[in-house]
Amino acid sequence: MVSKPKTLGRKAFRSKAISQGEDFGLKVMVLGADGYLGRPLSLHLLRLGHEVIGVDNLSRRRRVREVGGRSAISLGNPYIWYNRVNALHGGRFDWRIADLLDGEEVEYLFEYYKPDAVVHLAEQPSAPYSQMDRKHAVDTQTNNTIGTLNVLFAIKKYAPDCHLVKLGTMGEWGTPNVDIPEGKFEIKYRGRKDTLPFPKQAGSFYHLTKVFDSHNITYTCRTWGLRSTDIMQGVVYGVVTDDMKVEGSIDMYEPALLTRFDFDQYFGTSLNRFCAQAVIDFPLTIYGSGEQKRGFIALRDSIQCITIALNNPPEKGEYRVWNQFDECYSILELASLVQRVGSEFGMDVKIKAIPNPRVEASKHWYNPVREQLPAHGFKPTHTIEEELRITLPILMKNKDRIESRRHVILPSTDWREAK
Ligand code: NAD
Ligand code: USQ
Repeated sequence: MVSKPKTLGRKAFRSKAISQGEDFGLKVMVLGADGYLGRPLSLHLLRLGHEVIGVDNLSRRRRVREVGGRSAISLGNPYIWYNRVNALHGGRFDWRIADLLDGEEVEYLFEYYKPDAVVHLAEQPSAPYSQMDRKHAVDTQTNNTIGTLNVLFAIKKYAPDCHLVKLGTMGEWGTPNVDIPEGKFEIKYRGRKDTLPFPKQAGSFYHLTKVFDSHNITYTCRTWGLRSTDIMQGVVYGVVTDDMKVEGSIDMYEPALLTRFDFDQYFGTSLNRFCAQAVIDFPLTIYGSGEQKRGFIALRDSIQCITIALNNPPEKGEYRVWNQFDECYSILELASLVQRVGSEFGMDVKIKAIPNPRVEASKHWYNPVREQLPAHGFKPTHTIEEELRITLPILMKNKDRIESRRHVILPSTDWREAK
């Protein structure tokens, strides 16, 4: 049984360190710190010298258990992770188990910490989970929309100058037959011109929550003078970042610092699923023709982009939108890449098209603009192939964990069915 860590009262610790001339950098609250992105993001911000307050209600762990899934990477007790990270980074990390649906608790957190910036990752992120039935659609829309509203009110009341970096999704835009801008576009209609928000055509109850959030955030920037970067992120893949390399560790990446890696039909995302499938000799599950395209970004580059946003806050009252992905691929192209790289590791990877359980365009135009991040210094560090060469061997070490959940790989939720 691991007990809750006992630390010198945080405020006392911080003021003692600052009085001794230590620079605590930005005070960043990471909402969703126990998640796939939250763990490596917290590590990275700490390594850069910032102070981090991690908040999570551990609901991702619960939901993955609910659907019979299991992370390919063992996560262990969150307090063990917290203690290890804190020990590595000189006590700059604070950790709270809290639910964003509890508005009073959220207000308390903001009143107590008064963060300089908040990275809001704490949402139910799976589209197929939200499509399962009424209960899961309501759960997803309540969790995401109300959680974000509680954060907005808490910022207004206790940290009105703080920068809200909110993780939205490229899926807010859908797949229109024109290029997708970063937020606004010029339109001429009935002889008049304006610059307006680009239309959103989300394709699931989950993706719709991000649209609702974006509207609430825009409104509060305009009305209350909050500042926010709304990041439209593509599909993330990969499992490690360089911050998980610790001198003296037996493995190149310290096992206790790794992040989760899901591959079940609900919580695994396409490229991660393909990697796990390749490792257990399961034919890669292409939905439909596989011609549908999406933007993809490596985990380490997603962390880099969020950090760039934090380092370049918008003005007070400003709401800005950044499209965050590295390259666009069709699903079939991705599967072929996994097949090619898998063969370097002696795998005989097969690809199998199965009926698409989702309602989505298969052949479509896809050319989103991505100018803001490069303009602020973003440079992708690895190609997809290079990242696959790192990911596949790590998964091979965890082959038994993946094999044990072979039965939750194939999709069983049809998006046309409403239960
Ligand atoms: P994740 O589920 O691993 O992380 C989210 C974390 O938030 C989880 O640890 C969960 O327990 C926590 N959480 C959820 N609801 C909460 C609540 N009410 N109170 C407190 N904590 C709560 O997801 P992720 O893959 O790390 O994604 C992070 C964010 O980025 C999500 O908002 C997701 O929609 C978005 N996003 C993810 C991807 C991707 O491919 N992973 C792509 C685009 C956007
Ligand atoms: N797909 C397959 N085979 C699979 C899994 C998915 O062909 O085994 C296809 C889907 O049909 C879809 C595409 O791959 O066309 C992407 O699916 P995905 O599961 O990788 O991604 P998605 O459901 O859109 O959601 C994920 C994250 C979500 C994030 C989103 C970014 O779970 O949190 O918002 O990626 S985006 O896709 O740009 O909207």
